[in-house]
Amino acid sequence: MTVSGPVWKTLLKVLKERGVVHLTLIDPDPVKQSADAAGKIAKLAEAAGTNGIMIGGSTAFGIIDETIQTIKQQVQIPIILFPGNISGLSRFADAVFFMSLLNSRTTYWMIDAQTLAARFIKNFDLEPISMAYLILDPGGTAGFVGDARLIPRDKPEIALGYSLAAQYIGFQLVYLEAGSGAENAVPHPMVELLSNKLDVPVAVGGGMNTAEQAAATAAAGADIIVQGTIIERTILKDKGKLLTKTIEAIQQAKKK
Ligand code: 1GP
Repeated sequence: MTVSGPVWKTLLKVLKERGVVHLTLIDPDPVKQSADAAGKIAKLAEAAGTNGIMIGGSTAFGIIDETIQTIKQQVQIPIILFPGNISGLSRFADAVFFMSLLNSRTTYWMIDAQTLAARFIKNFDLEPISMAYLILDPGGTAGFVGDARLIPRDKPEIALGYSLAAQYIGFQLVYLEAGSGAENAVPHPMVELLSNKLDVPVAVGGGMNTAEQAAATAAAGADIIVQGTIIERTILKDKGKLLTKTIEAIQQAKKK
């Protein structure tokens, strides 16, 4: 029985060797960028040292197939779907974060969308990587769309309860989400508590816009750092300088 596919194994290898994984999130929304621009972003991100490209967004009715096919021509690193809904699937990706929004009020975001998506994933032989998705205050669009009971920022023990439950159920990782473009990233004491108590990797995303913020999150124990907005905004202009600096900073933070 296979419990872990090649993409997950690759990410775990990076985690072991470098102490931290960096993933670049690209929204396949044509209002944000064309497929061509997404390809250029991905290429620069790979050159800067990111370990994988996540494709997704909360409101995506995007040009997902075209975006992924364009990115595939530009990069060797894995392309992982981060679907905001069943419309976020594509047969052209390498893997899919098979995510359940555990703190939603609505069963659709916990298991119904996943049930609708599962046969697609099987038929197109996408590698599922099961991920418990937890949204904390302020949550942004993901929190609103996902009907989340936002986890209070000063209650790390609530996040820990969900995360341990996720680990015991068998999820491969936990993702702590502050919301794309959030003014404040996930609080470090929450990251620290989860990283100390969990055996599965902890991914953190939302509102990390500087190398220092990302490094502090890695130092607090995050295993996977996810950045979207800041990369989409800067990388075509600075040719990957900020991202290179950020990735060096998170790896350095893990060495300490
Ligand atoms: C969003 O956590 C990710 O789901 C990334 O957030 O766009 O703020 O980097 P940012």
